[in-house]
Amino acid sequence: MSLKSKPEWKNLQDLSIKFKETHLKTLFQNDPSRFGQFSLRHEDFFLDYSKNLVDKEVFAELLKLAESCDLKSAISDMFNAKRINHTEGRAVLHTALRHPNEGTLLFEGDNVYEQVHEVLDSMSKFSKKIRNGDLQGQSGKNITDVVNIGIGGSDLGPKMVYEGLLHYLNGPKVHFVSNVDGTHITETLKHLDPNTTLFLVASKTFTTQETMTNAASARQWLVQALNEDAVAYHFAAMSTNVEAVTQFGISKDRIFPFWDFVGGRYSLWSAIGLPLMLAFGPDRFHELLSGAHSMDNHFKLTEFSQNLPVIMALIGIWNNNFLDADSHALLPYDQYLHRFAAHFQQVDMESNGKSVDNQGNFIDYQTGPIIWGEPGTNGQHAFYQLIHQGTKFIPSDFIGFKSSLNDISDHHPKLMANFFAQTEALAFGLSTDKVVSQLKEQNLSSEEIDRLKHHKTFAGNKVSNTLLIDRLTPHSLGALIALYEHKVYVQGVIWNINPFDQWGVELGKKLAKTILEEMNTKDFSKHDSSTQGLLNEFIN
Ligand code: G6Q
Repeated sequence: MSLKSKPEWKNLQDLSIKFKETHLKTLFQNDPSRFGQFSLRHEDFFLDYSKNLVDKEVFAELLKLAESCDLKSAISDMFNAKRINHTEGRAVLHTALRHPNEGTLLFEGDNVYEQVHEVLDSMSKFSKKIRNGDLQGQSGKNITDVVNIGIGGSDLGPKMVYEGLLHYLNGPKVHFVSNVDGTHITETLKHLDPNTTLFLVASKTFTTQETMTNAASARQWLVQALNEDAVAYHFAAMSTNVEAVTQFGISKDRIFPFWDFVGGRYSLWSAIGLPLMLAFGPDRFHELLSGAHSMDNHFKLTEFSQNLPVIMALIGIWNNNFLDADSHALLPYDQYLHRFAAHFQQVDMESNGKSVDNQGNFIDYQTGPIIWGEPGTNGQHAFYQLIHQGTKFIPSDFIGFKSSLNDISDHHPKLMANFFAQTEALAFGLSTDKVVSQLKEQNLSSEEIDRLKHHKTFAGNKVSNTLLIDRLTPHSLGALIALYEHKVYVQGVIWNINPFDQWGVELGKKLAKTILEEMNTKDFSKHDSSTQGLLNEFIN
């Protein structure tokens, strides 16, 4: 049965008519127990989703929708290595990457947990040796800087976590180079000493144009400064394509493999996390994994009505498909999480930015929203204006921590006062009546009041989730990332799409290859007039 013809979908559509005309203010006035009903605690996470346009009936119907989409089996299929990425014929096992080495998960005849821990152990040995100086650069100096060369999933996740855990840094500094724009590697290398720099080439396929180009330039920089033999001391790689890495000149003991069942945007838990282990040490990396694993267990074992990723996914579906929101803002109130939205922009939009269902049909309902965001309070001085008073309906997630890692003076109470004030202002606004009485108190003339009153009115009714977490630690960050990964999966299941492929990135890559070749022949005649005109302008 198609999604839109399910009775649960139809019921939600009927309910949405009323909720498009309902104000959050009314929902709160009518039900004093609202906060208790629409909030829950799981370990050190507290989620308040009461500032959404839902009531018991809507929530119950959303839960029924999840059941009717066989979410339970979909979750178990993922954990149990079914080939749910059916357009690429692959299993999806990022959850196995953070599973302890206990029990068995068989895939293609191997115990995945054992495979995973073998690589984790070799990463751990290598990291320890680099960190304590047992492994040094060619000239006998300790490694002080690591350059991670990768893009997309081989960059965004590890970079976000690196920034996220900077408080815990006690190893070499990591620099991330992703863009094929020569500026990125040039500006990075400018400040580095080849004698003390280790390059990590992070590429699942080891064919990605940007990464291979940057890796070649890094190699050239190193060889020019030192010599050809230095490559063996100053390079390591993380890849599923061991053969290609060997051809590049990296020795086997410096190749950290992973597998096809790890999707790029879900790979920070695999060997792709090596820069994190180098920077923070193996123990911290294991804490990150264990945080994610505890969220995996919560997701797998908890009934849907109490399940954080499921609830957040369902609220997202309600806003996206029934209340017509087309974007979703991620607003962490923690400077360390300043790359959080960038990472989840990829995880969410690359996973659920699809318009063909699992049966191969074009679909006629909305799928993944536009994901964006910046940390608070910076965003408040920039784009919040539009969320408060613009014409778009933008649901948001506010993510904050009870205690700060840098508890100086009164910074944290100030940060968090803004955090709570914003969701209140968004939800409840400021009525014109109140604006008028405030302006009267300021002794403004009635003409002035009439002129200004609507400009100063806040309609409110802007929905948000609030996630309040005890403290930003490797464990809580691991759990937070896993929470959002699973939210994206739940939505993909309900939309009946495959969240694990990314065919949408292929066409541009292919055309770029052709154009690069044509730049030599200067014959662009096969292109449309705009592309031809631009290319001629570029080469002349
Ligand atoms: C992520 C995507 C994509 C990928 C990059 C880098 O899910 O597949 O962002 O991670 O294209 O690919 P490689 O790791 O193969 O270089």
